[in-house]
Amino acid sequence: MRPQLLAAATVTILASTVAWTPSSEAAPGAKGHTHSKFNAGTPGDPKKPFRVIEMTAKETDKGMAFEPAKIVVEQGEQIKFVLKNVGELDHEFMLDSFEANKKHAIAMQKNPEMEHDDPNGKRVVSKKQADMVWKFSKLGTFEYACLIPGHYEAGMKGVVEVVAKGKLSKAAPVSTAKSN
Ligand SMILES: [Cu+2]
Repeated sequence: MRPQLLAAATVTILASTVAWTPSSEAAPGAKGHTHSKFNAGTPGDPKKPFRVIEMTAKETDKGMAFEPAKIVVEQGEQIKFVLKNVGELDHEFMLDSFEANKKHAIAMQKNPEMEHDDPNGKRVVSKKQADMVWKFSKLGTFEYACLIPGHYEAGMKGVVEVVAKGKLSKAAPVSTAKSN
């Protein structure tokens, strides 16, 4: 019985090695490219100019929310999100495509202990704040969400609209977080 199990295990390892090799050979071609990991733009560079947007995470009478629930930025703009958790619970700010957030939410339901400190997502514990600099290099509409199980469903989400360069000043002024 045991030798058979060992043989089976060896076969499995060999099989997975074979399956794995082509992707490892493909890797050098993608050298330095991490863009496939991020859907809403690219990680920012805090040494370059940025605009500050304050983003508050909190529990409300109706559920949970980010404030503001919508922001508008220009393509190419760097935003420093100052993430303030004024709630009693810990929250996360995850910036991604709608589709990726949906998938990620399912992953977090299976693994509720998951915590993020990524270029596009941060955990902010209750009564604390965190910064995140992000470059909105892509046009489109993206989502920020708290994917801690139950929070997204309670309303913790918002939308980023990335408009073409030069369009923002003609549009309504961007609402950064309301003070108070
Ligand atoms: Cu939350």
